[in-house]
Amino acid sequence: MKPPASLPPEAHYGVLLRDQPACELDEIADQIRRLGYAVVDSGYSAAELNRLSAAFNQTRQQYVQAWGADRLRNINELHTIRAPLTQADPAFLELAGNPRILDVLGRLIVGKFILNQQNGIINPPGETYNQAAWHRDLPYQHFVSSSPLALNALFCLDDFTRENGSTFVLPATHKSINYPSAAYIEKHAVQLEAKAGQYLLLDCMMFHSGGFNRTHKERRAVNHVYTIPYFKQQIKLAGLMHHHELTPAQRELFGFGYQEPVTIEQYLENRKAP
Ligand SMILES: O=C(O)CCC(=O)C(=O)O
Repeated sequence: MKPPASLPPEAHYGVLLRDQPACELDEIADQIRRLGYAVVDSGYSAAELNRLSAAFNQTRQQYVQAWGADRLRNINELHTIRAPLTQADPAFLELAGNPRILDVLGRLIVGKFILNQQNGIINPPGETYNQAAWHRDLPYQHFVSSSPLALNALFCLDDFTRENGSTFVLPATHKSINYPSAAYIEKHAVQLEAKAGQYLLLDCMMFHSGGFNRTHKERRAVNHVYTIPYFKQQIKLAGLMHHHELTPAQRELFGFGYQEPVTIEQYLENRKAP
């Protein structure tokens, strides 16, 4: 029989600088800085989760009806709902503006951030889908940054389990420029698990992938990529939000104030007098 693992030492020496998280959200931010991921509770009740689940199914039905199942299947988009927050149901505004998530983002991203994209994601049973491959959420990018420029908050509408293809991560790969070797992936990939109602919060530069769903049920999620405002949105949200009365804070989060002027005249107009 193996002897029990000993506790990690509390003592240290030669240390001049130290991180000292003061609360749970600080600890989450600290873990994301170091490892690239954390699981975060949304704080939604069971009744709210039921409402979100129904909103997802309804919005998906309308989306597939609007864009056509055959067309979506042909372009590998059948398992994704683009920008659901632009549709009528306010549930998706709530998911994008979850106070605990925004609080952690504020600790990680220096300065302002905006919602770059929101997507409904379906991991279908017994077949692959467009997120089941290692990627960064800033794809084709090979750099490291001293603080995060982009984070993904993947809201779990269903429990994320090993059986239904919960997300794999490659811890700390946001700290290295290159995509790692097959041997490294085999040794260090971690499959996260989470309960419905939790978010997986990922540094977008950390490699991750959806897993294979071996159950008979779809596994549903809603991803949110938040970035510094210098990055262009996947789909420009300003102009598509006519279903909703937005607060000034929501308008800012959805990037309304960060659209590029199309003329010098407009640029000059936008400048506030000092
Ligand atoms: O579906 C998943 O488990 C992963 C989703 C994903 O890779 C993404 O949102 O970028």
